[in-house]
Amino acid sequence: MTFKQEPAVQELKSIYDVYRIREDFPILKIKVRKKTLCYLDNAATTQKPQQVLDTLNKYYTSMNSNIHRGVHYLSGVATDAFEEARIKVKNFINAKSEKEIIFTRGTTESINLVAHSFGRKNIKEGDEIIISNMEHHSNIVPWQLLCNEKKAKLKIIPIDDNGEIIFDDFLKLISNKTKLISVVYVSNSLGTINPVKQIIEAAHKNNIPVLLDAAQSVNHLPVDVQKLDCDFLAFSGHKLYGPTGIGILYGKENILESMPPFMGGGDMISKVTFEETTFNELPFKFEAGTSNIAGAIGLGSAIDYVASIGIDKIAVHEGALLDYATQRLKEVPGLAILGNAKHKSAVISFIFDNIHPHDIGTFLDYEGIAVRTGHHCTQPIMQRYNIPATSRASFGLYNTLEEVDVLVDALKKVIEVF
Ligand code: C6P
Repeated sequence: MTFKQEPAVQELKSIYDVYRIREDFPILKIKVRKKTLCYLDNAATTQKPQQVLDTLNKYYTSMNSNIHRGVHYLSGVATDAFEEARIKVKNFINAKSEKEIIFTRGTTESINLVAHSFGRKNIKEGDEIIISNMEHHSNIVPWQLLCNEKKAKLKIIPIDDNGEIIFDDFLKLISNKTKLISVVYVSNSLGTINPVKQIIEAAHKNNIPVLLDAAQSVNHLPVDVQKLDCDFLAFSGHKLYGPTGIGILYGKENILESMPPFMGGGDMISKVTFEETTFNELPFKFEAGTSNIAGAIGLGSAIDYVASIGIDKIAVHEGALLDYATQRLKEVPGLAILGNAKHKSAVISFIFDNIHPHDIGTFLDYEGIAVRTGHHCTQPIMQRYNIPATSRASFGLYNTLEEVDVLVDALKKVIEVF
């Protein structure tokens, strides 16, 4: 095998054997349009290792039952596995207690939970919520809905041409009207890793709680909620090599205790009469109805899988891929990378002056390469840079330098065709 940049190859080889790891992912072997799949759409969702698929299969073939309800054997087994998954999540992000780990359907639901529960209780007319210009729609729309309802204001941290938030402008937005700051940890469109620790410190000096949208962080970086001291953190299982339909809301216990329930229904109650209802303790107060039991157990398995490789090693592997891809993409005439922050995760958005991203995406698809094209659910970023869309290659723990070469070669062909 020959690569265009041998030092990068050596660096990658020393971290872990990516070719061995790829064996764990059956889907990576499939052919797409007679070409071997080159999956570079990991920011949208990641592929699942056999270990997670086996866990799901085992759950449905030998454990399937409803949880927290039955006295029968299977219900006990399923409940134990579900609660064990919660402890795995707690340890993975270093929360203090499993009471702080709430299972949701994903990042979107986690943020909506906070907006409905914390937001409805604490945000009043004239109050302000701060978000940034690089938020996913999931971290814009729930706050917009809340602000409209409460006659509160949404304040936006501007970003510079490199895709970094302008910190001085952020500090100027903080006032005694600010009641919450909700920011993305790693941008799904630009790859920017935001200075969340500094944001939290500045917020806490003013007694303002902070929510981190960690949808694109937990899979790329070590995340320690106690070190960060964030008040809420939201992420999705499917971006962490786990199943879809399962996600996490972390919240500090005292804050969650003070919040009213989000949804009403089974499991979240302690006692119900027609006159009144008392609510279950944390975390069950926020888990109304039958949870995605298999999804939670599958997420626990995905966390085991990621931990078995080591999130630090994954970060180094992906960092080397990012460096290599950034260098090699410079060879493609007319290609401009959107998002050149100093601290970046392995996401590369790019544009051409004369070729629409959808045409790029379609062409790459014919080469067996999966990238995402469009606004990536971050339309305000597109407005900031005055572009309709980008093409986005996003890397995961199983991607290789060869796949970067496949992408670059295909893009060079695109230029010839258009
Ligand atoms: N971004 C992407 O292609 P859900 O859909 O709830 O699992 O995650 C929403 C979400 C929230 N925040 C960020 C930073 C995200 O990247 C996403 C999901 C995918 O970029 C699908 S739009």
